[in-house]
Amino acid sequence: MFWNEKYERLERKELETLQVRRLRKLVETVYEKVPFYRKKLSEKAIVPSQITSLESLTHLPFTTKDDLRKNYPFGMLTTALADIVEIHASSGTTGTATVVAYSREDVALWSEVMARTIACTGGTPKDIVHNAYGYGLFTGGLGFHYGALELGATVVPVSSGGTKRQIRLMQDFGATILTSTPSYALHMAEVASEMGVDPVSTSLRIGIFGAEPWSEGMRRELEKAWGITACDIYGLSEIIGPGVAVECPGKEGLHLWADHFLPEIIDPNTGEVLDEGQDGELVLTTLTKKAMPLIRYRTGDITSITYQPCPHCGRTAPRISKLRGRTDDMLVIRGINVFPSQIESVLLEIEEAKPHYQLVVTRTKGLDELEIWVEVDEKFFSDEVRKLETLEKKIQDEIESVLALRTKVKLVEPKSIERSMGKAKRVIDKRVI
Ligand code: DLL
Repeated sequence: MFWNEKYERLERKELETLQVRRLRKLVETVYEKVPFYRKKLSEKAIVPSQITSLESLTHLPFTTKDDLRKNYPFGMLTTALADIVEIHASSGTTGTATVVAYSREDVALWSEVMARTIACTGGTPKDIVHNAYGYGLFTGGLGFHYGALELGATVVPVSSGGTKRQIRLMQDFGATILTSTPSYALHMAEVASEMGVDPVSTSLRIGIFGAEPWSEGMRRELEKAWGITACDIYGLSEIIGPGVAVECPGKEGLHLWADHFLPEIIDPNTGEVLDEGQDGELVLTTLTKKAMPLIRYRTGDITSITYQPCPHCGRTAPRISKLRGRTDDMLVIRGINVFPSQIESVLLEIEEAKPHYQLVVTRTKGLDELEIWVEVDEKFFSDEVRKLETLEKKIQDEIESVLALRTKVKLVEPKSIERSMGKAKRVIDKRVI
């Protein structure tokens, strides 16, 4: 189902014309109203009237998370605080929190892109959305809430935590869509089974999972555990929250709502814009946000983009590939770059490994070591030690053959790795740098 078919299926030329018009208006606004941007644009001798094509974009300055921190809390606003109706802050896992503010129009925009998002995964006004993303300063809960209301679906604002109660409510209310982080959805399935509830027996038909990287292997686990179609959703607080991009059930890339968020893929080291299909850092410009628009925001997320219309749903909204992780999540172990999600992919191909793992990085005598803790079935611990050792070696060899990285593997008993209610903590970095 389309929520806003006209804008989800714009021809490339029409989309570009719209983007340029909106971009020019945006530059005019921030030039006039945000001292930070006026200074940055003036330094590059750019005046709004120069914005005549998408090519002009490449001359505009980037905005970074650091810029937002320096302007904490309200320095990036175009409007007076009186026009702000809602404030959120990012989780701040990689430093001080960054604040984002929404005007009434921004909340309407958020509702629109989230209604599109839920509809894109197959959601309809008849659905009952069990919304287990955290409500609060995190944008996940309220973003889905607004989208479900706009769509006309029924939203159950359960937030995260209290997992047994969540399972009971899902059964009692007949939830058809589960929205949560993938790691929490996995935990919920585990708890349901422990309660004697077969997750497949619930009325769930769709899962909309995101806010953290997750692999195709994890998708298979979740789809099997719940008997659902699991779609990936991407977004970030600075841009709007959830609602930037989402998969349709074809699962070949995430449709990015480019009439509102203008994407570029750049080389993270040089800042140079890369071609369609090349992997690089996603940079986004908010074309229609009112209170806190951003120009060329460096997301830190690595992906690629295609403008080929989707063979599954016919949307022309460009698609970004599943995100591997953030540039700052990337581990560099003895010169080899690895993302936790790559390790997850390998682990989930191994039948005996459970989808619960953690990576522990240490440094001894200047040498980095990566230890992978992974849960396996209880029976391995009652069997002979030799079986455990054989399995450890098997996992070690598999990781080495795929990632060319020698690691240590430690098999642990079920439930010994902490379960997450929100974004999972995959890496424990014990290095003193
Ligand atoms: O995580 C917004 C969100 C809520 C997205 C619910 C999807 C669902 P932040 O807390 O600001 O906002 O974190 C944003 O999370 O830059 C990515 O690094 C990561 N991220 C978000 N979605 C995905 C995804 C929300 N689908 C940061 N795959 C982003 C991989 C993701 N990483």
